[in-house]
Amino acid sequence: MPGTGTNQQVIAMLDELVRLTTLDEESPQSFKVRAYEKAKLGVEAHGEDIGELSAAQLTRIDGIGKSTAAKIREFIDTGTVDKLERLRAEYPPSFAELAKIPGLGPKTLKLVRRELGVEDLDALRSAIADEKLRALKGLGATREAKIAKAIERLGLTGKDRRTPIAEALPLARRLVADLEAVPAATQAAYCGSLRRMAETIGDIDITVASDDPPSIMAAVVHHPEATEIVLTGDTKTSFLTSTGLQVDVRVVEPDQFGAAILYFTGSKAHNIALRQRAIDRGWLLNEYGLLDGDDVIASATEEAIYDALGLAYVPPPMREATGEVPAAAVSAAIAAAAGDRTGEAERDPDDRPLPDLVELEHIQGDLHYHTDRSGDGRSPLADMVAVAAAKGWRYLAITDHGEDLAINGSNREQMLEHRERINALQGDYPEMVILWGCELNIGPDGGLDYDDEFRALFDYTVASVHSHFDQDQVDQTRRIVRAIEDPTVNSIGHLTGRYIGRRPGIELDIPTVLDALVANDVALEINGALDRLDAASDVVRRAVDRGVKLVINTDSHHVSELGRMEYGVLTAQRGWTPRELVINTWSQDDFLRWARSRT
Ligand code: DGT
Ligand code: CA
Ligand code: CA
Ligand code: ZN
Repeated sequence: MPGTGTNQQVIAMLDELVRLTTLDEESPQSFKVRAYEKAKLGVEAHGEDIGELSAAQLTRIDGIGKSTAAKIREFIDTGTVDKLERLRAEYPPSFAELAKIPGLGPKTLKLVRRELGVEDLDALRSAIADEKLRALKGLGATREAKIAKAIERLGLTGKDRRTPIAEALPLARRLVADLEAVPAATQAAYCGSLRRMAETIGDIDITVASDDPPSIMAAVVHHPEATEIVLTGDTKTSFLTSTGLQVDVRVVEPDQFGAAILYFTGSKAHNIALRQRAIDRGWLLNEYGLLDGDDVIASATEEAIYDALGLAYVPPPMREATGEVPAAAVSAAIAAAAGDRTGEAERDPDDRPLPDLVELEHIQGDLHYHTDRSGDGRSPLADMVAVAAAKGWRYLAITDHGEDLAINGSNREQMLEHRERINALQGDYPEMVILWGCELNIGPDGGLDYDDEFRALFDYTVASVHSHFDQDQVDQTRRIVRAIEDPTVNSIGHLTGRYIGRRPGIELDIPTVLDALVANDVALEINGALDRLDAASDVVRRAVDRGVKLVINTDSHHVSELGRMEYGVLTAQRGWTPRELVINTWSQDDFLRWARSRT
C-alpha cells in the first residue's frame, strides 16, 4: 500500500463496493450493500490508522463484519480485492457511471444493457434518440424523457461530462498524498479547475516534481485507483478511475515546478493574460519558466514568477481572468511605493488592488453546527464541542434543526433541555463561547419554526430552505426575503439548497435578496460542504460588491466534517471576499456584539 492514507483508500474501496454491489444485487437495500456501507461509516468514524489491524481486530470496529474485515485485510495486503476485481470486470467504469443517472435504477440499467446492448453513455444517448428505451418492458415514453432530462441535468455528455467537486477533490488529495510519498518525488500538487475550486471538474490534473520520472509513472500505473490506463509516456500518464473520471499526472523537473503548476492551474484565460505581460517585457512564459532568451528569470515557484511580472501573488481560486491580473498589478505597485508618498498620491482611485482576502487562519468560530439532537446528526454534543474547541474556535453556535423539519427537528422541550446540556458544558471551555442556536426551517411561504417569542430565546440562528424547490422565482424570492426580515434570524444558510450535480437550487432574484440582507443586517452563509458550496462563488462576489456580511460554516453533522471550513474559505476567495466582511473572522467581542444586537 503506497504511502499514507490507508483509511482513506479503504473508504474509497468500500465506496466502490457499495456502488458496484448495488448494481449487481439490483438494490441499495441488499444485505451486502448495507454491510459495506456500515463498514465504511465505521472506518470513517475510527480515528486511528487501521493498516496494522488483523481481520479479527478489524471486526471489533463498529459496523465491520467478518466477511468485510477479510476484504479490508486483503485490500491492505495486496492492493486489491478479488470480489471487487470481478465486479469491475462485469461493470467497467463507462457502464457503471450510468448508475448515477436518477430514474435509471440498477434493474432498468441492466435491462437496457441486455436488450439494447448499451455499454456506455454514448450508446445510451443514441438509444434514447432512436426512441428504443420506451419500447422496453415497464418503461414507456415518459420515463424515457425523464432519463434524457436527467442526463442533461447531470452534464453527463460524453467528452463534456463534468464531475462534481465533492467527488474529485478528496480523490485528488489522496492521489497527491500518495505521490508525494514516493521517494523519487520532491513535490506534488493538483492543478487545473480543481485547484481553482470550480464546482465541477472536467479532469484532474496532477503535477509531480521529480528527477526520476519513470519511478513516478510506475507508481501511477500501479495505483489502486487507476482502474483503466488511457495513456502512459515518459512524463505523462492518464488514467480513468472506477467512476470514469480522468486523471492526468505529469512529471516535471523540480526547479520548474512553479512554472508547471502555474501553467496547469490555468485558467487558460488567466495564463493568456500573464503571457501577454511577459511578451510586453520582451520575455516568454510557458510551462517551463519565465524566460529571457536562454536566461531563466523565474521558474521554481509561482510567487517568483508573479513577482518578476510585476504582480502580487494571485490565489488559485481567483485565476479566472475577471480582473485579478490588473488588480494584482495595482497591489504590486502599492507595495513597491510603500513609504514613497508621491507614488501613492499619483494612483488612479479607479485602479483597485486585490482584496485583503479572507484566509483559513482568520476563522474564529463555526456558526452552523449539528449534534445528534438533529435526526441527521451523527455525533453527540460533548464530542462535537470537544473537536470545535480543539480547532481553537473562540465561539461556536450549536444549530440543531427546528421542529418544522420532520423527523430531524426538535420540539421546544427538547430544545430547552438541549440548552441545559450546552450550558453545563460551557464551564469546561473558558476560551470558547458556546451559543445555543437553531437551524430554522424556511417554510414554503417564508414562515419559520415555533413562534416569535420562542425563536427570540435562541442566542443565534441560521435559517435555511430544505423543501419546496419547485416554486417560481418570484415566490422563492419573496419566501427568502420574508425570512431575512424576521428579527430572530441572524443568517441565511445554504441559500439555494442545491446539491452540485444532483439537484439544482431554488431560483432567486439575487439582487433583491442581497439588498434585503444588507437592509436587515443578516449574514449570508458560505456553506463549506463540498456538495453544496452554497452560496456559490459568483453570488458571493455580487454580495461582496454590495457589502453583504458573510459567514463561512461547515454545517457539520459528525466530528469528521470540520475540514469543510477550508472549502468554504476557498469558495469565499473565489468570490473575492475580504476578511472584514466575514463575521466569523471577527474577535469574540465584536462577533457577540453583532449577534446580540440582532436578536
Ligand atoms: P476542466 O478540466 O475542464 O475542468 O478545466 P481545466 O481548467 O482544468 O482545463 P484542462 O484540464 O483542459 O487544462 C488544465 C490547465 O492547463 C488549464 O487550466 C490551463 C492549461 N492549459 C491547457 N491547455 C492550454 C492552452 O491551450 N493554452 C494555455 N495557455 N493553457 C492551457
Ligand atoms: Ca482539468
Ligand atoms: Ca487535463
Ligand atoms: Zn444544517
